[in-house]
Amino acid sequence: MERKTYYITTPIYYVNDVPHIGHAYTTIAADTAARFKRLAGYDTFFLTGTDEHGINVERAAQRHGITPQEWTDRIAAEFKTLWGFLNIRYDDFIRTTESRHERVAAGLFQKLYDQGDIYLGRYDGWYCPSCESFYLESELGPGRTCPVHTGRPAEWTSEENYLFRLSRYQDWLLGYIAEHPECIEPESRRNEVTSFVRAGLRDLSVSRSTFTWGVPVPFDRRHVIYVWIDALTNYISALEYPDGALFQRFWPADVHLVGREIVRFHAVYWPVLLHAAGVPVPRQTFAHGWLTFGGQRFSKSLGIVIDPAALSREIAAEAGTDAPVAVDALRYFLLREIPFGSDGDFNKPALIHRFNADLANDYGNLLNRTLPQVERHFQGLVPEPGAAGAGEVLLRETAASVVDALDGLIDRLDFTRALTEIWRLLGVANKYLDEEAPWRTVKTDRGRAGTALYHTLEALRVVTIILSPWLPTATGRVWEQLGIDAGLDAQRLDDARRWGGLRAGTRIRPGAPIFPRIETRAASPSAGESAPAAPPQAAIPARAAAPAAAAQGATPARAAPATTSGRQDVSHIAIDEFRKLDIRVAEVLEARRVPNTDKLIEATVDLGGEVRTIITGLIPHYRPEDLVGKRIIVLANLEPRRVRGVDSHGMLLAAEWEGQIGLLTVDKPAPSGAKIT
Ligand code: ME8
Repeated sequence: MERKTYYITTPIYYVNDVPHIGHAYTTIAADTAARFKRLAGYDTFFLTGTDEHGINVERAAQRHGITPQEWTDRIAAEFKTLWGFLNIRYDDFIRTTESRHERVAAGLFQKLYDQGDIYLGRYDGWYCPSCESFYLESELGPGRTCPVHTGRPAEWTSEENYLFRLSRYQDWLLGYIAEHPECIEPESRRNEVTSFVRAGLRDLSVSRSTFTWGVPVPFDRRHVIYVWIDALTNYISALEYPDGALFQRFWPADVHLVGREIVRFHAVYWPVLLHAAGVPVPRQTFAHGWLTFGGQRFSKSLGIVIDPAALSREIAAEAGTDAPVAVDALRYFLLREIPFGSDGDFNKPALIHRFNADLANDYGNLLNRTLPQVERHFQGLVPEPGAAGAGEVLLRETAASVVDALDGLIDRLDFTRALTEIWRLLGVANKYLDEEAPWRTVKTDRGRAGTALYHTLEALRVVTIILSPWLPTATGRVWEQLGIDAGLDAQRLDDARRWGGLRAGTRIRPGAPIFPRIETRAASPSAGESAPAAPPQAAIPARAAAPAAAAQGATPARAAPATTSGRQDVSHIAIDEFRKLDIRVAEVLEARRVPNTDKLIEATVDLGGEVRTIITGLIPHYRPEDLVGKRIIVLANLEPRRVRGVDSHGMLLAAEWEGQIGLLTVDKPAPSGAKIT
């Protein structure tokens, strides 16, 4: 059977200046869709590139005192470097100064001229050099400025030009859009295009004679081809139109992904040019929204720029991880936070929130809560699952419905919904693990604990496959920790569809947390909250001489750092007294806020085969999710106390200084239960 094909493109970006996050946004989206389609088994081609001709490029080169070719070589290389950094896996990168492209652009132009669709005439109108586009007077902003480049004056231009008979195709185009409404998405853009066409199409100026940096018009060397006509042709020149095997295999394109300011070129001029030349038109132009910063569009010409590489490095440093994981987080954030098609404002705190809540907590922590249990109780081998009950069936059915929904969602480029669906599965898996609590059941019903761990890992296997288009690096690392032999790259959507694909007996390979939480400045106590008045079993300052001295209900003194036995008034105790204290290393398995309290956290800790609940007053110094996975020190033989209706069995030890609290820990990976002596 012939494989289904998928051809997706990004705009080819101008090389006036270096790439920014707006370019990255489109390219990440296209890369994610392409990766997903490859995963789903489509024969996929993903094209990006650079638009290297035109007056602006010529001027940029002049400003830098080098030739246009040297300049474009330099900037095209910067785009390639950034795409490498952002893990963009394109199949081809086309540059309009390559001869393979120039040949096709000139050939198409000649063909349209030969058949009478291009003629020599005069064109005058309002021109924005940044857009390389003419506008009607009625479209201009206040003071005859560009409607896209706010404040930039449009220039009155009057030239002898070659013109393309666009007006001839107005009715054809309206009919085509009506019959194939999906050819322009989202609907709002389709309506915009339709009313533009209905208002009447003027013949289009398709050559320039005032500068030379372009593809020469083959039959009149005084002119170069208008940069937009030149640029649009890239989508077929990269496929070696008209005779290339790639053209046969992939044309017409499934999606031209573009920003909404260039929808007219893609959804009006391009289909008409192709139709006139007898070439099938692309199936769809999808115009996504603008990424803004403080409400303004990122744009070099407007001076609002974020370098995605610098941003990723900054996030990596804050998280204490490496850049590829931060890149994943950026990829995830851009496609999760802003419904694709709408405009959205970029804001770093929202990114950090998504990193912590979605990636570190919902995804990363599910792994961190599971693997250590397998390691400890099942010798590091994925346990054999027992009979499936309601919980397992729910998990399996949720996985099936999520996996089945994805292909359709990606066809609509609805990344946000696709991710919401994947998070629905993560939600069910986290809840399942909470309810099954294998760290508890393992003592009474080992089979059940094994089943719970198996199914949680199986959910992680499925999630990791389907998340790989968004998070290519991090999913690879999760995959490694799961210990599955076949590489993640070799997985297909069908592998995610088969529940039970994880083999019992697989040796897991736990490693460092993949998404270390990004510590934001600890939220200060909300208004009205006083300094933490530690309840009896709260974290308290540990003092060198008497770690438990404050445990007996007294408000802990908060004078000295743990390392300085600064409190001279502590009377000496005999070593025997100290030995009465059972202090041990423990791992926090779960933690949640005690409802209706300001400071209390209920933590489930593993004391080496023994799981306990401890209530501790650590908010706002720690959030419950901060504690999970930490190895901490617990005073284990403290008399149990009832706090807010829950029995607390022990006390977490902490140091306190200058209003801060830090939990004690060990400087080597001591196992849970190790005694403090
Ligand atoms: O228009 N928000 O190139 P260009 C979202 N060479 N997307 C943005 C963005 C933002 N703030 N800023 C840029 C050109 N983009 C032509 C295209 S195609 C045959 C020729 C993205 O360098 C978005 O995809 O100005 C937008 O359409 C494109 O970059 C514009 O890139």
